[in-house]
Amino acid sequence: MKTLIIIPTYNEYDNLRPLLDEVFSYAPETDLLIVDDNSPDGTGKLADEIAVEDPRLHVLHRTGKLGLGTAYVAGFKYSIEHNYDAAFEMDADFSHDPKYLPDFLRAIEDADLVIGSRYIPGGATPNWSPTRRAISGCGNIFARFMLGMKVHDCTAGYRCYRREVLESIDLDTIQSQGYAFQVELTNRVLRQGFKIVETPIVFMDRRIGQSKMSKTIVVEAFTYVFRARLGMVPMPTPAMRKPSRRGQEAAQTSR
Ligand SMILES: Nc1nc2c(ncn2[C@@H]2O[C@H](COP(=O)(O)OP(=O)(O)OP(=O)(O)O)[C@@H](O)[C@H]2O)c(=O)[nH]1
Ligand SMILES: [Mg+2]
Repeated sequence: MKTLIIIPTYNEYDNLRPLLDEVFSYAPETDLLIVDDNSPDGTGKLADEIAVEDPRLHVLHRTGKLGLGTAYVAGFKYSIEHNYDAAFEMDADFSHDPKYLPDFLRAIEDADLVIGSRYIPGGATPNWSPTRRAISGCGNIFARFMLGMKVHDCTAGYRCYRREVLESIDLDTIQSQGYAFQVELTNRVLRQGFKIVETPIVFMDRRIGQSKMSKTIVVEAFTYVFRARLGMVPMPTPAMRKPSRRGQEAAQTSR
């Protein structure tokens, strides 16, 4: 399976080189796309320098800080245009430990979307304050209940999507940026009838650099859930649903 790991970056200079080394040590066969928003600290320039030495690394430059959601949409479109079979979402700050990549790669063989979950046995958020745990935990329960989603961690941002999923969820009408982006994609994937599998991850706080988390992101997520419950958000039409090739691949490998 031809796989692309998409990593949006904004001021991640100190994380970039160690992260790439770790990712390629756990998943040497994957390609990696950095989507950099003209980071003032030179992350994009460093990525270009590394890409000259390593043909697995690709870099997409955008003109300024345009948000996480649009960075992923740009990355997903790149993965479709370049014929990848599956694409990952991953943060640059080591919260998403590359050691889990082999678990994702195994799970995606029999799933349309794999989510790295903090809320199933084996998953955890050991560094979080009780307040942050409460916001994330209650937010997840709220979204599950309101939208009827059978997923334990719908705000998680460590994921792997099959190409057919990305082609079926109408990337052009996605407007969310933060946690809402993850909830919106989960909702769209489920409504299109695709199979989601969760794999446990221990989520650590960023090692170096500044978080870009804000109250606005939490409010955006709650607003999305209310609007989705009331049917006020765009949804892909069932006609966009591309049949997944999971079954065919299994048949081919078992022959
Ligand atoms: N290209 C791009 N990347 C971004 C933008 N905002 C955040 N990122 C990147 O997205 C990833 C997640 O951002 P973080 O700041 O870690 O936000 P978070 O993970 O929600 O919050 P923390 O848990 O506090 O770290 C990191 O790799 C950031 O560099 C943006 O506007 N554009
Ligand atoms: Mg982070």
